[in-house]
Amino acid sequence: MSKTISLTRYLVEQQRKTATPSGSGGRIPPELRLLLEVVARACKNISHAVNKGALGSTLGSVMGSAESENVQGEIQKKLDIIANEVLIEANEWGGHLAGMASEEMEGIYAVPNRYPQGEYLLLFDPLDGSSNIDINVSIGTIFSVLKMPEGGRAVHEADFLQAGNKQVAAGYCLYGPQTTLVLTVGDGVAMFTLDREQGSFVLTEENVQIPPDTQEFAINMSNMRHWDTPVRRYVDELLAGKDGVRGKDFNMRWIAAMVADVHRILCRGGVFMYPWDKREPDKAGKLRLMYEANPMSWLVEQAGGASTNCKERIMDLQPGRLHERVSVVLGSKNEVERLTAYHHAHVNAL
Ligand code: AFP
Repeated sequence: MSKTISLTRYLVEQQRKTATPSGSGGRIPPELRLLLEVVARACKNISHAVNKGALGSTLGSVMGSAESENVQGEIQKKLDIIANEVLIEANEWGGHLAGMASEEMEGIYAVPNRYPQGEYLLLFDPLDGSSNIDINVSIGTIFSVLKMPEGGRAVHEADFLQAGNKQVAAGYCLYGPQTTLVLTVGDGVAMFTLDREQGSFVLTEENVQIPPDTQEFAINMSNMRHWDTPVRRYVDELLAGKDGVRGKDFNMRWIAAMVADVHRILCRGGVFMYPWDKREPDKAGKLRLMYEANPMSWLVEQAGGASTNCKERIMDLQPGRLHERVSVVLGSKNEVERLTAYHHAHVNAL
């Protein structure tokens, strides 16, 4: 019988893995392990709510209420709000966190004084791919964990404004045909499948690797007329296929949920793009740096891929605001580097 490794066991082994002979500290401290287990438990609850669909009265938008739009000006779905509440309620009392920040909330959520304060900060997009909710297509929760810059004081928004390279854990939970939790604590990428009979996440893939080359790309082609010249050049070359400069055919996929598109890339390679475009020139991009781009970039890099804002490594960007947006290209290394090089060439030619 093959050995089953639960998420708990995986995390305990991560904790022990690099423990020094003096016993001081492992790859992940016990508090971080416990925090990640709580996040996973919350994702399990969200997965149940998602699975109920029309039977659970959770579909549709929050209409006619003051809460119907989030801070990004987007209509909130009932499940966006439910998922946000599940994550906050599950995590606020455990003693591992100082505060949380969510794509669905304007400001930070400081852990109330009635609970012990911890040294970590949790950021999340509670339900990514909201437009897929009502049509029974994959959606997911994306999360990122940072450390408080210093302890012993109240948490402020500025504490969250750390570059992606400061993350201590990142991951997502995909609610698709299966519920899959994908995680990195800086030691590669591991995937866990929810065993509904046992009620636990089971390790189903370790040391996930993204091949450096690919024949698959993901971009919302309906925005083509708004793209910047280097993106246009890159995608034109992909579309030219065997007869063009690339000398091979490319296939395209777009799920409209970054979490599902990135999952496909982690499973079989590919390049995902949501670049800056001319529709709203003052906006750096559509995706959010702290809740989407940073955690996904770390996962992709941990799997041997690359991630840039078409110019620089996303993980090195210093956020100026909690809800900052960013241009994103990530996935198979050689493709990300090619598109990034096209941007540099374009700037240099100006
Ligand atoms: P939500 O955050 O509103 O769920 O949007 C999801 C998303 O930001 C990202 O997951 C997708 O890649 C992208 O939107 C899809 O956007 P388009 O509808 O513009 O293709």
